[in-house]
Amino acid sequence: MTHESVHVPEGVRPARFRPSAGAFSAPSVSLDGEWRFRLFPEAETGADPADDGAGWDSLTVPGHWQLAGAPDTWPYGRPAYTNVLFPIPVDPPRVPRENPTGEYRRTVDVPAAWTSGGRVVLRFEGVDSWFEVALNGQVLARSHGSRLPTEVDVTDAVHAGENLLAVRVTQWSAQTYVEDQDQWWLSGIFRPVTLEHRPDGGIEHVRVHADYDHTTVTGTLRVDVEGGPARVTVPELGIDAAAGEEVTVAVEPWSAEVPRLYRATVTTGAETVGVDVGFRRVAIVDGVFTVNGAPVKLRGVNRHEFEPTRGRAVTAETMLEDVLLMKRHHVNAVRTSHYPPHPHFLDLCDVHGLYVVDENDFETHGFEPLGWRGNPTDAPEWEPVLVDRVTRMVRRDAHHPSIVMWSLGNEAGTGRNLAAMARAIRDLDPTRPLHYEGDWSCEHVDVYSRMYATSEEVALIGRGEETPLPDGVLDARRRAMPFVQCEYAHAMGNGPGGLSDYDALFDAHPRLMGGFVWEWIDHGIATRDDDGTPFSGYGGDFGEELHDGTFIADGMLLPDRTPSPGMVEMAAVYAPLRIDADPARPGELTVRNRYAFRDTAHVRLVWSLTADGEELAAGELDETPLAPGASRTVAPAADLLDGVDADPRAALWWTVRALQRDGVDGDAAWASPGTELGAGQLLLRPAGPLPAAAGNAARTEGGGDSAGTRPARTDDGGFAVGPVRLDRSGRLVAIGDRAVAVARVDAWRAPTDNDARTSWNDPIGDAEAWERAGLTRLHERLDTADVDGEALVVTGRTAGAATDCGLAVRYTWRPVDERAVDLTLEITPEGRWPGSVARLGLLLAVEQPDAADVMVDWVGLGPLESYADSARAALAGRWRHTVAELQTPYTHPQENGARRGVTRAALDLGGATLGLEAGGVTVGGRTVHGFELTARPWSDQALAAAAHPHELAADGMLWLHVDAAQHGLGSAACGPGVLPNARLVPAPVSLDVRLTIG
Ligand code: IPT
Repeated sequence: MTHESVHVPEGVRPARFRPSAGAFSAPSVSLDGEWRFRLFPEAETGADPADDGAGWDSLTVPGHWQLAGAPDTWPYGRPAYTNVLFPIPVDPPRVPRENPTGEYRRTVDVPAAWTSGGRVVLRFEGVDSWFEVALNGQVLARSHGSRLPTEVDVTDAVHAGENLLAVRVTQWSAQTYVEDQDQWWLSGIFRPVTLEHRPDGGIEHVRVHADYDHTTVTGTLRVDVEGGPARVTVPELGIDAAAGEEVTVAVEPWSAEVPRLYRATVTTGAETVGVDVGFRRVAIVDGVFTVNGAPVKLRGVNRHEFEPTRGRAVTAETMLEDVLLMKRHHVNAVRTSHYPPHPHFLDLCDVHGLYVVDENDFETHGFEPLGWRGNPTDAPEWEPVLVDRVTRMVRRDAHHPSIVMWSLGNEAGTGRNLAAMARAIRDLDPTRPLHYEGDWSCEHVDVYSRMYATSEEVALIGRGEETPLPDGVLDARRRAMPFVQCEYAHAMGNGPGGLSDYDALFDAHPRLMGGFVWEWIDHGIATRDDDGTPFSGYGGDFGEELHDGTFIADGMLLPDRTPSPGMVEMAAVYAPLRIDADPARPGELTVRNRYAFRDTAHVRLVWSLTADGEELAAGELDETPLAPGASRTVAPAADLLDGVDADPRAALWWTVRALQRDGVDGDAAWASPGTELGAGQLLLRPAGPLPAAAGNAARTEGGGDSAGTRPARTDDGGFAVGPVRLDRSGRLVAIGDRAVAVARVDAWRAPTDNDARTSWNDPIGDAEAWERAGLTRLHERLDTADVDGEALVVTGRTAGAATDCGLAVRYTWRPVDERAVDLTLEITPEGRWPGSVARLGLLLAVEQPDAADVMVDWVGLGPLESYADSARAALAGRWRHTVAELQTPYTHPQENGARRGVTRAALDLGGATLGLEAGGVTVGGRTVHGFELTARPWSDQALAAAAHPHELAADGMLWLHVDAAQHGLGSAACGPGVLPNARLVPAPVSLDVRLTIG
């Protein structure tokens, strides 16, 4: 067998379950650390496995050779990114002769005791992609399955004392054709390696069956053991049984909400293994996905293993960080896209409570562009390989209570081998439903799964009204299945939008079992530019011949694991306590307990009354716990506003937050007291109108045209209106002593990744529609500038070259006093428009040397950016951020940072404060609360042109958008675009804003 044969591994032992670290008595040594290493250009390296590699380089195992050393000094090739396309000619099972191949060497000291009885076993947790193992010069095994374990019995080759281990790893192999996941191509021994002593009569394999019956509140345990006769004890439950014996006792069940584990000890005379047992039952009941008898919604994420400097060689610290971040963001489920994870990750899911879809290491997506010709999924010679893969996954992982479904793989089309894999899994484990998205007929699986289906289609499926399959039998079968979106809400760049729309559907329809946001983290690789400036690289940054660019930056965490606003939005949408203002019940908030198993005894409901973000009163609501699934309404006390002494201009909000109580031990690892489990707000009184201008009295007394009382002509033929100056055409050129370089209406934004792509449901993408509408090249022609009584009225038209659609604009400038001016901006679209518009509002560029340091203090939604379809996390309040902090440094720069519902803002320009206050704002005749404010130290054009955040440089201006509205986000980068409820179409808008400077 060579790296180019379609063959199961040879010279390997049957796959074994993986006990958690330290939970076994047999001696073992870690072989992680420094190995000798040499990279060869071809698979036939000519290196002798008996050569100890003296004089070679050194490489850290686990790791990828492409990422060895500091980011700018990688000595062994570079990472390469393709999504679907194979980076090699599609000619299975052959691969190019140019095939980077690593030769690894290390010595290992074997205790004499290991060689006098029992077996000595070498275990690899993951090697990418094909490898050959030799000990003391003798080739013993050849294996593959990059994210699967391999055990090699080395007993006959090992001796006491120093032994030489040689491993040859090829980057490309026949297996490349079934490992075409959307990720970096990275090679090498990237998971741990151990050498273990297996005693005679030891425990070869453990299979835990731990069922839970919610009707009797009992658990049934049976532990099957391969190896010597074994006993199983669970002291906490008083269980002491023979392996294979079934015992039923009263237990507390395991769930992601309450991850109750019992420690079982399995012993033969020769060996003891500890295993954490969780009693639970996953079942599909009447087409509904249930755990322990209760319907459960999966509020999930897709997780690839990734660290910016280590690739898929993730550390235990990162695994824990991921799990705790998930818990803190109210994720209850994770799909291990698209391969079994490092086994320790599953231990953490058991302990902290996450439902896992464990996915086979299998994807053949690159055959799709070829019409699936030659797809291994349907090729008989691949059957043993694919069955071997699922077998190794199930045997390694089946003891984990966290795993609630097995997945056959991802994007591998259809074919005969799906049936074989499904059969193999069911033979090993009939207790968990099977998942596979790639075959919509669902012939071999137990749940109907799709990716990126639109909300309209999800609603149809929820109601059981989906388009029938041609085959009536399969259709009836599928119609009886629960439905999951194994990928949805593509979180590329700024987004996803529309998450709460999906979530509402999941809650509304029992058949819908939830979904998994795509994806957890941007796979941005830590690198440096020519000047040594660090940045996160994506496809194309490493000289790849073929690549998929920014599509690898589509996670909710930025590469350094900073949660993006999309992640915070997801946390609000996934929150277990839903606190909603329901238009049908004015004056109340509805609090809904969305746990499947927990009541709310661990939750405090605290309220506050605020006026423009300043707290006037606060308290706690009554403590009666809500049962799982139950809801009730809460309302402010009837006399709450009596005697409230607040600025009549201030909006009054009643905010209710669900907070974790003190002393909830079970959640301690992820939830400190006060952790927010849900929040909602009720607007008790909207912001009042702008106070009228000082009045004519002052004006007449002042004797006419004194500055600040009425529009005046200036010496250069322009106008002075209150604190602002306009040129003779009526263009704003200064606010106080601050020059204004750009002042016009704007309708464009730096396209998000979602704007830039064509969605599932739109004929052209938004960015393309904006281009066609001329929004990328807007100019404003001013036609008239006339003093009309107390106001200067300026009219004109904003439009782009080569189109006949445009925006009629009308500015009415009305002085308030020397410091303040009221602007009414009316924008009226004219002509035929090809699609949406990005925004409608005023763009200003104010000269400002250190614009990034300008402090912005605003009353409105915050603290993070929000958009029309990504606003669940935003709360009305008073917030302060510098302009620098208002920017979200998406791995690929794009529109970001909008703050909505702004009624007041003060920008500290250093020596002067620019104030913005909202009057009435209407969009298409509909009144909206406040305006949308965006502030940047660079232009949208610069933002759109930058490939990476570090390329953006402040240009001496403070760029401000004061918008009546902005288009939503959607998730068109892979999926549906912006839904009608968040789409900004050309419509008349009007915006009253008071500008002050002082
Ligand atoms: C889907 C893939 O399953 C996933 O790995 C990722 O590539 C995602 O797309 C996009 O980021 S497949 C796509 C054709 C829907």
